[in-house]
Amino acid sequence: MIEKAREWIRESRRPVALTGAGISAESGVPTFRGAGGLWRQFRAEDLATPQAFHRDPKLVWEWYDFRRQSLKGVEPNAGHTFLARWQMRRPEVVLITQNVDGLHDRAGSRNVLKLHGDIWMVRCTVCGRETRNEEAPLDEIPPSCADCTGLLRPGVVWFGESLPPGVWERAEDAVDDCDLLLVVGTSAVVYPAAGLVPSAKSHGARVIEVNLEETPVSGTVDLSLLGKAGEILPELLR
Ligand code: BJW
Ligand code: ZN
Repeated sequence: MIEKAREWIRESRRPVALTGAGISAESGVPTFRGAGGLWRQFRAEDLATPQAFHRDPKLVWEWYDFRRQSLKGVEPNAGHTFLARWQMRRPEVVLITQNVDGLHDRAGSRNVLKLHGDIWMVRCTVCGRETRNEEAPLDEIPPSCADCTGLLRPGVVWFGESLPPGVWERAEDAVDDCDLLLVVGTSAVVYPAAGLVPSAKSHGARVIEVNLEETPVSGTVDLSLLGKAGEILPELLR
């Protein structure tokens, strides 16, 4: 199985990788669903929706501030490093992630298509100005805009919101055109990201899935490698 995956990776001309929270799990970043997942402790609708933010921006910001602080203490793992190395060897590799943690960037990946935004970006709800903010803990919660004093929000995508302009289109184009899609550590239940898997298949690409467990797309992929991303991925470039 792993030999087959290695061969397909070697043969691919237009490869794409799609990652989810599972790739950061071995760095100590909690996933959303499943045992130990964030949604076991918190309700998504209380924290990851525009309505929740409108209702209680302080509560939502406290949750993001807590997650930003935790991220300060973690490092990219062998899974992130594999993808950065693969991109270094093969600059045509397109990396699409649902993660907001910035660990792909820190591992050295460039031009990451971040479907759900970036936890280190903030956006003003009044003037729309977007800036990078790596302060954790934040000095003021909720934080306010340096330009207009408006309320800032995390630069992430909540349920019911559109994906960042341009990013989704680029991801869709890359997947429509790819000959190999490597899907890593996602439960494949959040749309439109999850739709990239059937889309790659319908355009004739080979699809390899790496996950600890089976997901709703496992039955449709060409190869399903069950195990930890940090252990399986480094084996793929040998
Ligand atoms: C390992 C491992 C290891 C562990 N190695 N593996 C019906 C059809 C289509 C769409 C919808 C629908 N009903 C509702 C919708 C819309 C909604 C949606 O998809 N909901 C579903 C849940 C039903 N989608 C949206 O709202 C999106 N926007 C949209 O559709 O816009 C159009 C629109 C506008 C207006 C109205 C309606 C539509 C936006 C989605 C935004 C998602 N945001 C979040 C939060 C981001 C900010 C933050 O971090 O706080 O994004 S939710 C959360 O889920 C986060 C993730 O990126 C995303 C996906 O999760 P992921 O990455 O898959 O993680 P997990 O935890 O689910 O899975 C981890 C996996 O790793 C597991 O499989 C483990 O087994 C595995 N694993 N350790 C390998 N070591
Ligand atoms: Zn502003």
